Amino acid sequence: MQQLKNKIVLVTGASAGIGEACVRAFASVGARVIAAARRMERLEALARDVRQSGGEILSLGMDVRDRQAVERTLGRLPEEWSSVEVLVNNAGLGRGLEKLHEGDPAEWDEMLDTNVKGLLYVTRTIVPGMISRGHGHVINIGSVAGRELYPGGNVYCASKFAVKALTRGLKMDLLGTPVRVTTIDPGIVETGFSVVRFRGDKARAAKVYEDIEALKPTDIADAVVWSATRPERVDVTEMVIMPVAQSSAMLNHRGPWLQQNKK
Ligand code: NDP
Ligand code: 8X3
Repeated sequence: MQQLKNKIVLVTGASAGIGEACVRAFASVGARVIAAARRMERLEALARDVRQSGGEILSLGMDVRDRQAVERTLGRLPEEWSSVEVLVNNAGLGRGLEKLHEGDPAEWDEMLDTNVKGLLYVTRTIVPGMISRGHGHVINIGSVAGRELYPGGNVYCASKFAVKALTRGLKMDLLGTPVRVTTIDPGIVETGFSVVRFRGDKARAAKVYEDIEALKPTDIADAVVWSATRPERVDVTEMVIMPVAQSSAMLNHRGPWLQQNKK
């Protein structure tokens, strides 16, 4: 098993949901975590918690859509934080479920700039160091939406299909180096994702998680840490994780379990 004690892990989108759970999970196995996102006040609260539990953490205010800010921030990390061993590309969002021909181009930009270009900028800045140090692991948070379409998913799904393509492409480009590449593709996870998708409409967001036991962010963080702690020869390339009550991006079971043998 690959030990992460004192290893540096960078998590984007660390201020909430899956990213925050990844920060806590990596800190709990002794990794030193760089937590990046835009909302510094949330990162600072998280940092206080991690430090109180004896962990080491560096908070970075960074918008992954801003290429120069990404290059500046990650290109000039303090020396003692610069050897990133594991990169978790998690920052991402969906906006709306409108039909493509009725969609808002500004929201397409937001999704593609964050989920695709942001992931590229961060990866481009961090991976060369992994190659030169002779080890590293890039873990992308994709989605079942990167494997299947659903009505109104158009641009969000395209962004997650792109994450899948970039994961596979990077895996090919890194052949011959010891750097590992993984995509972890969740189904429904209860986070702030739907509040963001429905532009602050909490009632509509709550319906996504109604009568279904969604995954928790910690379920995904478990898988991320598990992938990062396999023996160095093992690359978990792709993992799909859904709630038991979900069979595909579009097929969810809500309400009590079926009991087919009941008389
Ligand atoms: P949350 O909304 O809870 O968290 C999203 C995180 O991304 C926040 O920390 C947010 O931080 C950060 N983020 C968003 N935009 C930017 C940006 N421009 N720059 C830096 N950070 C940014 O959602 P989730 O935890 O659910 O989402 C995390 C990832 O998981 C996303 O990639 C999402 O697509 C994916 N996913 C989620 C699923 C779900 O059902 N929840 C299922 C499958 C995949 P801040 O606003 O502070 O910048
Ligand atoms: C987020 C989950 O199913 O709404 O990737 O696309 S879904």
